[in-house]
Amino acid sequence: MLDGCVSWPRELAERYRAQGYWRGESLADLGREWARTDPERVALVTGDRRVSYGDLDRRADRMAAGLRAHGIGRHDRVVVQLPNRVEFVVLCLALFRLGALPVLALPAHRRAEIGHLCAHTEAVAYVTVDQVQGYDLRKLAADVRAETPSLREVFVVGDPGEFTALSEVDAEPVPLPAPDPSDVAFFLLSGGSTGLPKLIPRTHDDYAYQLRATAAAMGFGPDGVYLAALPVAHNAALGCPGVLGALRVGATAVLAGSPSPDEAFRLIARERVTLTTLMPPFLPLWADLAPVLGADLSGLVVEVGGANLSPAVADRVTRELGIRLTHFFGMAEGPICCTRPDDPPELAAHTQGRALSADDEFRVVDEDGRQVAAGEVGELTVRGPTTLRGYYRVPEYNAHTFTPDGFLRTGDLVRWTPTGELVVVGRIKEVVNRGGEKVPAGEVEEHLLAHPAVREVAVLAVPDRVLGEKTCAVVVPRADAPTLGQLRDFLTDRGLAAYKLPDRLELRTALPHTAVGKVDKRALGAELAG
Ligand code: J2J
Repeated sequence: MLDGCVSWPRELAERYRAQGYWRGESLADLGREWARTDPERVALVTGDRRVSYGDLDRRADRMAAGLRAHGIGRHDRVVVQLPNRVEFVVLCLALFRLGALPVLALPAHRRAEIGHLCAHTEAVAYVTVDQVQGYDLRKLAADVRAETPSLREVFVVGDPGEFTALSEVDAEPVPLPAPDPSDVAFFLLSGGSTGLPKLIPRTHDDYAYQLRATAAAMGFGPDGVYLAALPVAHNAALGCPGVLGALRVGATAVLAGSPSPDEAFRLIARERVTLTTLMPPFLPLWADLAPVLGADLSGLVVEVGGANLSPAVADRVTRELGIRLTHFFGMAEGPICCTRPDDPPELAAHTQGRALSADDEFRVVDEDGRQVAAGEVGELTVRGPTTLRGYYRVPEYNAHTFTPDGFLRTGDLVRWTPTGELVVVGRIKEVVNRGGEKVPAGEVEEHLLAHPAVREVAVLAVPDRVLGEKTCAVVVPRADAPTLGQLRDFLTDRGLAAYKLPDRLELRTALPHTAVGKVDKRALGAELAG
């Protein structure tokens, strides 16, 4: 396994193989067999473009050869920041085939996040688009390249400016050695951690299993049509079964710009979409607008997850729209529980369903790490055939984020129902969950502390009617108190993604502290919510 990653212990790896979870399948081969046997079959749709399996396979092979000609090879890290476009899929396949490792950044990330990802992984290349909504990513690329010695290449979709156009990364296909399926295939970003964003190594074996098992759980096969309305760089839309799962089973993936109802409903009708994924805040919006826009969503399977789902909302979309809702508890780190489309609707409304794998081991523990009684609330810890054993290149962090016997401490508070369904009841990790978008409180606090008017700061969640939670910064100012606008501008100037900017500012003369001297966020939260 790549240096800096933590392998599964031999006995467990052998068990996962013997049980048929890990089958030596490589992500490099996604779509290949379909390209050979049914090349005209539609793999991807965006706007009016349709890309066949044959075409996708050829383009991935040509891009792999082109990247190789640029000196990119096995185990090289490549930071990929692309929206839901065909190029994202071609590039990932090309990198898998080369044995190079995509590091999947989100489209919303900016200089702070991209700079960290490039530096931490010692990336050799960064792939992005020319601009989004007036923001020039080539400028960001130039800044990051200037400060990252490893970064040799920048490839751009669109006008490349001083860099190389991704469309020109193209060469006659060359034979390439197959990657080792037990090795890392790519990196996902963790949604919740202290300090800087952590990287999750996913292996070919473990992700191929996730693709297979989630497709089976959703009843998704070759006739399926998956709508990617969330960013494809996120685990939920990439691999549950998502876009990569669609390619694995020979289905079609439709790449949308966003889950906004006008675009999504049009695509659902035109492409006969059978499965999609949403974060909870979009459900009421879809329910409000479906009758207005005359959309027929009956029978559509919608995977919802990532944040708290209100039972009333679940009930409403099931009743009014005829949607078959499945409720997901997922983490980019690997563990997944979900309800199945044929389960009674109450299950999706009130629980996050059953484990994906019979060999997922879940332990619910108290503050001292002791297992709680059946049905009691505690922190969810987990190990299993899709769950990582360590984040990339952070041994000290891993030492306290995993138990000595390799269980990941999820930071989520849960209980199990007597019939074996998970119920998420809260969280102990310091993350604000803005309707599924995760804002790591510690990262924002560190940036805010650099502001000259901020003496002390605590970032925490406050309830929000639409998103479930929003981000509040509680600041103890120095002489002149800053305004919310000033702090947001300051963070934007420091290159922080817009979704991490605080929504609300509270000024205090002091922060409450616990007996051990930490900021008492529980007391602050209660005060702010009250
Ligand atoms: C409450 N909190 C939830 C749920 C995740 C599918 C769907 C979502 C994600 C995802 C994903 C929740 N109710 N139903 O990777 O494959 C919170 C928990 C969890 C964190 C993980 C997938 N479902 N959460 O959201 O890596 O706090 O993955 O630890 O972004 O989201 O976030 P992330």
